Amino acid sequence: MPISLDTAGSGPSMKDYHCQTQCTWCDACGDYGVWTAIKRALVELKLAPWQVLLCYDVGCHGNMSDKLLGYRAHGLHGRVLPFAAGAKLANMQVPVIAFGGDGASFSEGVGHLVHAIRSNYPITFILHNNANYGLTLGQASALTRQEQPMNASPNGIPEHTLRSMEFVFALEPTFVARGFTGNIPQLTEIFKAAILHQRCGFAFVDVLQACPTYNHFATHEYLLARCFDANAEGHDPSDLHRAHAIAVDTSRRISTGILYKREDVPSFYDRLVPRKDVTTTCVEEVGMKDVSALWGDLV
Ligand SMILES: Cc1ncc(C[n+]2csc(CCOP(=O)(O)OP(=O)(O)O)c2C)c(N)n1
Repeated sequence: MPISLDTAGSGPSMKDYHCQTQCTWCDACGDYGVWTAIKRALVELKLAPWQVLLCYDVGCHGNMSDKLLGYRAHGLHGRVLPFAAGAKLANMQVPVIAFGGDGASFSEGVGHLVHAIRSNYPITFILHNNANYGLTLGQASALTRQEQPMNASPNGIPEHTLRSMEFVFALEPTFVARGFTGNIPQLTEIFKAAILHQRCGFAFVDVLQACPTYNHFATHEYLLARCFDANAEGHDPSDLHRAHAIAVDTSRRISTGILYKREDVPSFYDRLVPRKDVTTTCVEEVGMKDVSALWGDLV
């Protein structure tokens, strides 16, 4: 079922997404980059705040829920994907964007990420990848470098660093992109493509971002020196083998852009047999039923 994208008319402006709440992110936090790029993407897709659902996990990034207008929901730590997916399945007309941190997504909520990708839920997921638990003051996440001294682990951590892109590709994704908050125009284009991919299924966007307060290894300057636009260098996102290779190898340079995309796998909703040929949305089918008789003497 198509998502509603009214591309006619003048559409909303950046001001329509403006919220009076003051930003509390640290100076130079990468969250500002995601905040700017997602606004631009929504405006360029001519989606007004009342037309989208923005779902937030708990964390520094989650505080964007009061810094950007739109229909917004703020869930429990690690749980953004199930409630975003549930909202989407209830009303397939609404574009749904879920935001989560690397701590939440690769530890507390890792099971949800597994099933969101393998289910091909028709939503967009934006991973704020600052490689640590930011809001709780800089603990190591599963994506922090093992040997890196962090606040609760001054000698590094016993576990090896999770190879996130190996993990994602093992789940047979239909859309994988990587962006960097130091390249807002490219990030905007990635977000637009990831939102449009909801017509086909789950879009995973890994956004590399600085955490100037706690991440002293993959800094903004470090990322700036290594990130390159793979699509501009001729990478074809339909080439799974090459996409996997450039996604996992970050030893010298870090590929960004739309790394992998396929549109021929039906989404979770499109595979639901009882929904076949149904033209109404689930929310439209919710009716009022008088159940008082069922309560009997209890009422
Ligand atoms: C189940 C659960 N575990 C832990 C916490 C405490 N907690 C809240 S925010 C947070 C850190 C979030 O880190 P991350 O998900 O990487 O997001 P960031 O703050 O870096 O954006 C933690 C550990 C919680 N609220 N709920």
